[in-house]
Amino acid sequence: ASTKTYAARAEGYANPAARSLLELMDRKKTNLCVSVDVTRKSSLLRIIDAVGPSVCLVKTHIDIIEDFDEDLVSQLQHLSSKHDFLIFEDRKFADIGNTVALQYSRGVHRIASWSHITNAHPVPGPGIITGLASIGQPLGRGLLLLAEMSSAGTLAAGAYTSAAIDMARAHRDFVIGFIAMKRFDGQEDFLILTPGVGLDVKGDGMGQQYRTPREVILDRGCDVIIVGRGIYGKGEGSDDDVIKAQAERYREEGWKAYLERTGQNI
Ligand code: UP6
Repeated sequence: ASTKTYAARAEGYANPAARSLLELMDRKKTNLCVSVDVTRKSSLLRIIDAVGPSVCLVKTHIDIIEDFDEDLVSQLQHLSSKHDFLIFEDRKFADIGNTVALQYSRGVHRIASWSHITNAHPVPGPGIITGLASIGQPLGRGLLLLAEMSSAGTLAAGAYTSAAIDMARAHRDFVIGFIAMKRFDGQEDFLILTPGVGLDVKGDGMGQQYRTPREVILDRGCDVIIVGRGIYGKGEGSDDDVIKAQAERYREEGWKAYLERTGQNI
């Protein structure tokens, strides 16, 4: 999969979220996902509008927003069609199937109603996939399993990671890929989305570890770089021109590495 183009791989996916993502990555020439970890609705929307032209995916942590309301969801959806990107709520579900189905569909956030992609820890076992699929699959949503993490000392490694891959293989229709630090060998094509990406610093003093877009896409064969503070800065963010320029910088780095990997060097 690592030497095939995103466009060629899109055809191999029955899942609508995976297909749309790969097609739009190809169309928009971007493998950048921006993670917008701010706590105000206005900052969230402002940053997303600024980075929109450069990204394939916008990643949210909706539960950190202090002034969440229904209007935020409509504006998010508006920006998603305006700029042509998908939405990924980084919910990291981790409970039994029945509970995650409720957390995914109900509560104030009703994540399944607006988030094209979400993710889950495999720690509870396959029931977490069954529970989330009961809500998400009829809506055409896609799920990522956290097979590895970017943070120092993570327990998601070795046998745990292998078990996560086996769980995904058994649910190919809904599980579209992994949060992981590298591509795994295997028959099936899975999307690999990788956080812990930064060009200017190596860590954050709280366990986060950064690699460059080139290391992630070219050396490790991952598909999407997830970048947060490297783009929007600290706190509620830098000004829009700085954010736009940073997003383009990461998009270009990630895309160059992809062209090199797939032998499309120009
Ligand atoms: N994230 C990681 N590492 C993981 C999984 N998820 O950093 O293994 C998420 C964090 C954050 C983003 O929850 O939203 O990716 C990384 O942000 P940063 O680029 O500002 O470090």
